Amino acid sequence: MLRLAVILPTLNERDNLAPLVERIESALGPEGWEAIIVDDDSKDGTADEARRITLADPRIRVLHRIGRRGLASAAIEGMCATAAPFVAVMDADHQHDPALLPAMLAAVEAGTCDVAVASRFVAGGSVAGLASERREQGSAMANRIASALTGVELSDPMSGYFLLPAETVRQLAPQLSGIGFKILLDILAASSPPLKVQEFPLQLAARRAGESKLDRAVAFEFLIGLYEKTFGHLVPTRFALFGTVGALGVGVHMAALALLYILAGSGFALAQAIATFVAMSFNFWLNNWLTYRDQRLKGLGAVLKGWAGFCATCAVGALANVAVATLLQARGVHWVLAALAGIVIGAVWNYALSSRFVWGRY
Ligand SMILES: Nc1nc2c(ncn2[C@@H]2O[C@H](COP(=O)(O)OP(=O)(O)O)[C@@H](O)[C@H]2O)c(=O)[nH]1
Ligand SMILES: [Mg+2]
Repeated sequence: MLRLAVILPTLNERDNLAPLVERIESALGPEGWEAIIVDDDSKDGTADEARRITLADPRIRVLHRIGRRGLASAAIEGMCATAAPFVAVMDADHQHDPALLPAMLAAVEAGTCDVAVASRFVAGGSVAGLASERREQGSAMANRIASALTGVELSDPMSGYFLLPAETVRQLAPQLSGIGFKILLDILAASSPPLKVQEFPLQLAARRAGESKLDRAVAFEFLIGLYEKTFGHLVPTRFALFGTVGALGVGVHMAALALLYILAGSGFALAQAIATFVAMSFNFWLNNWLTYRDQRLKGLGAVLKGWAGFCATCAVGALANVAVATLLQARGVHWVLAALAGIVIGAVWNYALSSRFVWGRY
C-alpha cells in the first residue's frame, strides 16, 4: 500500500537524482512510497534523467513544468499530485537526509503531531559548518515573527524538509500563496487552529553536486508572510510588491527629471523621455530582484531580453494610462482623479502583461 510520497523539487539537479533515489530506498524500503520529481524545465536535462529513472522504477514519477518557476509552487503541485495519504518535501541536492523519513512518517501516522519538521537548530541538529546557514539561526527576531504568524513555536521556520498528511495540504492549498521559498511557513500560517509540530534533528549536509539556486532573504520572506496574513486577501502580494516598486519608480523618475531638466538644463521633452527610461529600467531591476525573486531572470541574455520586454510592456501601459486619464478628464472628472485612474489602470496593465511576458513564458 502506498503510504508516502516524497516530493523532490528540482532545478538543475541531474546528477543528484539517481543516488538520491537509492538513499530514499534504503531509508524507506522497497515499497509503500513513491517519489515525485517536480522539475521546472531544467537546462541540464534533469527531467530526462528523471524519466530515465522512472522507466526502470515505477515508484518514481515526473512532473515536468514548462514556463513555470518557483520552489513553493513546485512543492504544492507535487503534494497535490499523489494519492499517497502522507507527503514529504525535501531538497533534491542531498542536503536533507532521507534517513529521517521513517521517524517523521511514524510520528505523523500515529497522530503524535500534524506536521513533522526536520530542524537544523534543535538539539542533535547541525548545519555542517555552512556559514550562510548559521546566520539564519541567530535571528531570534525572525523566529518570534514566525511564531506570531503561525501560532507555532519553531526552531527552524525556514526548513524545507517536512512531512504531513496529504489531506491537510489539499485543504489548505487554495489559501497558499505559492510565492517564494517559505512553503512550510505558508502552510502553518494558513491553518487554523494551528497545526501541531514535532521537530526532528537534521544534520544539514553540503550539497552533493551542482550549485545553490536560492539566496534566501529571510527578512524579506517574513515581511511577505506578514503582509499575506494581513492584507493578502485584499490586494494580492505580488501586485502589492509591483505597485510598491512602481511608486518608488515615480520617485526615481522625478529625481532624474529634476537632475536633467533643472540642473543640466535639457529640454523638457528630452529630459522627460530619459527620466522615463531610467525609471522603467529601475523598475525592471527592482521587480526582478524583489517581486519576481523566486523566478528571477539571470544571465546577460535573459536579463537584456527581459529588460527590453519590460520597457515594451510599460510603453503599452503608458498608452492605456494616458488614454483613460484623457478620456476621464474630458468628461469633466477632476484632473487629479483622472490622473490617478490612469495610473491605476496603467499599473494593472503593466502587471498583467509583464507577469506573463517578462517573468512568465507567454
Ligand atoms: N522545481 C523547482 N525547484 C527548485 C527551484 N529553485 C530551487 N529548487 C530546488 O529546491 C531545492 C533547494 O534549492 P537549493 O538551490 O539547494 O537551495 P539552498 O539549499 O537554499 O541552497 C533543490 O532541490 C533545488 O533544485 C525552482 O524554481 N523550481
Ligand atoms: Mg540546497
